[in-house]
Amino acid sequence: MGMLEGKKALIVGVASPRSIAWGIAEAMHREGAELAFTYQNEKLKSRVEKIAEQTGSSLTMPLDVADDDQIDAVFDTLKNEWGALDIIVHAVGFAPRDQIEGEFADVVSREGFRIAHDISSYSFAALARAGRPLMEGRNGAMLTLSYLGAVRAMPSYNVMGLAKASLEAGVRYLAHGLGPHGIRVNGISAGPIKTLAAAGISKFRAMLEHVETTAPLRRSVTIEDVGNTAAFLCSDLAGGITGEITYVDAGYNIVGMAGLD
Ligand code: NAD
Ligand code: 0WE
Repeated sequence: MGMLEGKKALIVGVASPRSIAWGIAEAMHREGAELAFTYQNEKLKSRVEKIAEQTGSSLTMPLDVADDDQIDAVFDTLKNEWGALDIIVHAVGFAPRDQIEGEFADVVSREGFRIAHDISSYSFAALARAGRPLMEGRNGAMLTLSYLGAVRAMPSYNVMGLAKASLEAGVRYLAHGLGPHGIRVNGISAGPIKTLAAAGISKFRAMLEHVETTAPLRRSVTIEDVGNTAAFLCSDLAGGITGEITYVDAGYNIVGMAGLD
């Protein structure tokens, strides 16, 4: 029997078959979960419907996380269709392009900062707040995606690093508040993966190669690696884990004095 048998999961953040959210959806489906999906805009609708179909789901809904009415509408629909919810997966991050190139102090702007934090951090708290009534008292779990730039200064990641730091703090505050309601909240800090969000990032190829020569496992990670960890963290097998950031990065983050061996 799969580790998510009988669980109902909402997946936010599918944009293509390379999306981390897609890898998570496939793993959760394999483990027996029933899935619902959201798409950011009409352009992504058909792609998201495709994975929904592949995972036996017919529940797909529009959701731009900047829009409070759309957030409410998603949980209204889930209440009508399912009555309850066990899992929320948040795999959304965005900053205006001009914010994630060049030196932080040269490019940061008030509006760029606001958008990065709204879309990449506040949106997780907003989903937690709106989803909680449906998840209360049934061993629910929420999961988000972070990156090492939350806790280390990295070239070009800039205000996204601040937004991920805020997101990781959000994981701890949400875990603290929702734990008494039977809801666990965790994050996965994934190594670099070539998704749409990584397309056009200059030197991304070099970053992947750096990980492949430096990480203890001497490889980069895949959406399947992240998906499997996500399925575990949202399952009852992880019933004692909340408020944690789990690194799925082939061990990259634990290395010091890289490159001498
Ligand atoms: P992706 O482009 O496939 O997914 C990003 C998703 O964010 C897309 O589905 C997009 O539609 C959604 N999104 C952006 N703005 C939105 C909005 N206003 N409303 C609703 N949805 C919105 O890329 P990905 O790499 O799978 O990213 C998923 C998560 O993983 C992000 O939080 C990202 O920061 C994180 N992450 C990515 C990597 C990597 O190297 N790819 C590494 C660590 C963490
Ligand atoms: O979180 C991310 C990507 C986040 C992201 C990507 C984009 C591209 C398109 C946020 N906003 C946008 N805005 C766009 O217009 N990652 C962890 C992948 C990533 O992005 C980087 C990285 C890595 C790794 C940006 C600079 C440096 C490294």
